[in-house]
Amino acid sequence: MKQDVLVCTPIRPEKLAILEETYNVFPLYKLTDEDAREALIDEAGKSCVGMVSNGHFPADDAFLSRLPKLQIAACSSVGYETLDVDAMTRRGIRFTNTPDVLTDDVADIAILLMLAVRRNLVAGDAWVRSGDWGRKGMLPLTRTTSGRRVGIVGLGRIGAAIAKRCEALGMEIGYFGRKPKAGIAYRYFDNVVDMAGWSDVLIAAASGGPETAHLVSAEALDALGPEGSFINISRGSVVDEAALLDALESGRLGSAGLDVFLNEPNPDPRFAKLPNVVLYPHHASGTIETRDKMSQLVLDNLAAHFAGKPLLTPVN
Ligand code: 8YV
Repeated sequence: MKQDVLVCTPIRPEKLAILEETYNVFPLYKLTDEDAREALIDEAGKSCVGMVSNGHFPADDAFLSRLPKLQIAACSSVGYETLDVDAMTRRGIRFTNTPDVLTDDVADIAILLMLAVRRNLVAGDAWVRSGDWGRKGMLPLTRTTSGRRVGIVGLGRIGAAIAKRCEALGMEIGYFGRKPKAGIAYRYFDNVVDMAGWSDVLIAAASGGPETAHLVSAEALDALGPEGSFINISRGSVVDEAALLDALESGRLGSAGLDVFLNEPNPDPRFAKLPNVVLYPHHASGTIETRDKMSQLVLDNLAAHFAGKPLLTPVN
């Protein structure tokens, strides 16, 4: 007999087809009408033992209380601040995410955003397209990256992959974390403001959630200063976003490259008016290759659970 699985957000089409062959899928992701969604969740509550979502889906305790049969929630993302994992643990629900498979693509986007803001790539592209190059001459000078200092907030898997890339760019590397990492030669900081004062580029690679909220404070952004660049590929909550907007608008902070925002997918419209930012729509893991691997991990974790085998990437 097929198990019942509530699919809150889609995975890659080929993997979705496998999901549909293997399980009896309750396709919440297909529904936009609120009443229809509510009705499907009520129906799913009667029998769904599995759930698929991603890191954007809000699964709080009240939502989970409607799924009393749930045994496993497989999330297609590494970050999960919108899902209440403590509540899952209390309710005996196993939770998996998708670490490792997306590390390289996310680290690449951190570097892409860093170089794009330092070298004014987007304005340069517009300069050529608009004919300003011919009319006005050269683009105003930009800021170098090589040989400069980068401070990484959170040296986990993704932070470490960013550091490796920054090493190749000849950057001096510092990092902030709860405690120094054994065997790591990069300079350790026990506070983000001090690291920001030392850095030319500050990159947020922390996990998100209450523990990392506002790690990058107004004070840290001021310490980074008018020639500094702030890059965020983690979660909008990691930075004080109001302070970030103020610092960018006033020029107290030089530039920012942002893949993540507080209010996704409709970030504060003040961002769009800023000339000193490069914006990306939370798409750092958005390659076909990586999304295939993330979707496969979702399938593999569900399969392992229902076969009584160890989960591949358990969180709780
Ligand atoms: C997105 C991410 O959540 O893995 C994460 O934590 O932020 C990204 O991969 C992705 O859009 C989820 O499908």
